[in-house]
Amino acid sequence: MKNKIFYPYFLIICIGLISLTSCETKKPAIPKDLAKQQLIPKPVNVNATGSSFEINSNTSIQYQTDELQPIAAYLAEMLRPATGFEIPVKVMDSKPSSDHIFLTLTDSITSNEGYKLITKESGIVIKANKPAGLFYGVQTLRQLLPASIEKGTKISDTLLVATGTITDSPSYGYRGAMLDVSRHFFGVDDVKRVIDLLSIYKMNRLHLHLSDDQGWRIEIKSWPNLTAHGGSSEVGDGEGGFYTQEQYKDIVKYAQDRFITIVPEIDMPGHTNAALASYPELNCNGKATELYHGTNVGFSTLCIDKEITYKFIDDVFGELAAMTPGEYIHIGGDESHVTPLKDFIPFINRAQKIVEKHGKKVIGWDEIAHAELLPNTVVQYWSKGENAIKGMGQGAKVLMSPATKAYLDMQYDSITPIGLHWAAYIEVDEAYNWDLATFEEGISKENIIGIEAPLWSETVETMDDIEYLVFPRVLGLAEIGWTPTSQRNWDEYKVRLGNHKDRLEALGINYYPSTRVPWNSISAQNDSIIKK
Ligand code: TNX
Repeated sequence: MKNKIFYPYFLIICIGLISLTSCETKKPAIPKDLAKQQLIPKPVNVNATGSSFEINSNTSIQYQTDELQPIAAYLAEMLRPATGFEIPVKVMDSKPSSDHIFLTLTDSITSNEGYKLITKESGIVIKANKPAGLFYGVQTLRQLLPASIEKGTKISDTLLVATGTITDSPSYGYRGAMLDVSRHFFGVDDVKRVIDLLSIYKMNRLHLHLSDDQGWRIEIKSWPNLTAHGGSSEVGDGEGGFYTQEQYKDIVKYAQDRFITIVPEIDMPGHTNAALASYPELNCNGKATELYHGTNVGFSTLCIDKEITYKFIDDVFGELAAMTPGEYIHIGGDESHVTPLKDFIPFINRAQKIVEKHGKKVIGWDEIAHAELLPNTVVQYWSKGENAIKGMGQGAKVLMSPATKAYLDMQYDSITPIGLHWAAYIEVDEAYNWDLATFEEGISKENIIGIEAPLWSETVETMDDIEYLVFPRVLGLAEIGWTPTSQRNWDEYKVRLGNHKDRLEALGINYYPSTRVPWNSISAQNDSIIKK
């Protein structure tokens, strides 16, 4: 009798409770399409499941092992200012809560830099073999979120992530850019901004051109006049500058935290006027040169026959190697027009051995292939395919930076206010529309370690100038290094690039608004941002 009376009440209470709790935790998912997201570089594989996960006030970031904490913290820092949420970062709970973002390592992913990003309505899991892969998964997640998160201030957009799985890994292991801090000096904060921006597009190397005729930019304690005198000039009448060893180490660490390796270059035997002006004994005639403020190339050389020259480079590479965790040191070797080949060859032979003595491998501009290359030396193709091929004949690998495609200091067209055009005008489509493995007959994928996009700074004076020449071309160059050629084409890419307008602007980037790109405000034309 009792049971009969209580049963309906019990049922009503139960249904009420269930609907109440589900009302609290299960908001209706607003559908989003992962396949329509505008990612650069384009991921290898996307499988959309047509729903969304919302980053909300309960969202936490959980990591599997302590070494992943910095990546979790980096993601939290990205989300906190925009959301105003706490976004706690913690070691993974044994019982996964909903609304989580998990970062985990697994052997089931084999590529060193690859990752899997799995988004369900209940949360996100990023898996990778190594921390680098997780970092790239985080960068992909960043691009799945509204561009407004980049502003670093509280936004009203709901943070929805389209559900599905992205499985991704890069085509090439070396994906870099180069900044010439010698022709014009750029301070630590500028270099950090460049690092931040490159890391968004999964680039993993920043080559710093630390010395040239116009200025020496890295403190060498055993040769202090290199910076005291040789650091005081630049192109034009600016005062130059240099990095102390502490500052350089800070840059290296900042880059490392973003999975970018600094590749330092000391250009030699040419492009050395700043050193020759600082130390008379490095000159064959024993007289210091004048500091140089112009933009000519090819007029300076270290004195090949003096033993002090080799003591000098031993000291410089020794101090540099001690501050550089990356595997490479760049020795330049380009445009040594006043060093006869009979001197150039033994010099490069010896310089390579000195670098290797300090535990590093050598990269050099393609002219170094005239010398006898050590087995690990990499030839950087900038000008002559025949040099790169000559290097390959000695077993060297090639880093692709053909000036006609990859040089970021080339003007876009004849009215670009800064930049040079000795190699080409390079519009945004021309920087994208080529392939590393077919660019030069005789150089194929197995010979190539990757791509580097150099920015020479004869005409580049400010961060705005850097941004104008680097963006948006570097996004395409990053995609060339990451995405398989068979999955790339300009007509599809230009739409994705155009849809990055909001993100570039939210990041405050002074990009070149090429008329060849359909620049779209994404909020106006698809579902990426849904207003509350
Ligand atoms: C050639 S590229 C150079 C640099 C100049 C650049 C200007 C290379 C290895 N050498 O010294 O800055 O052209 O585009």
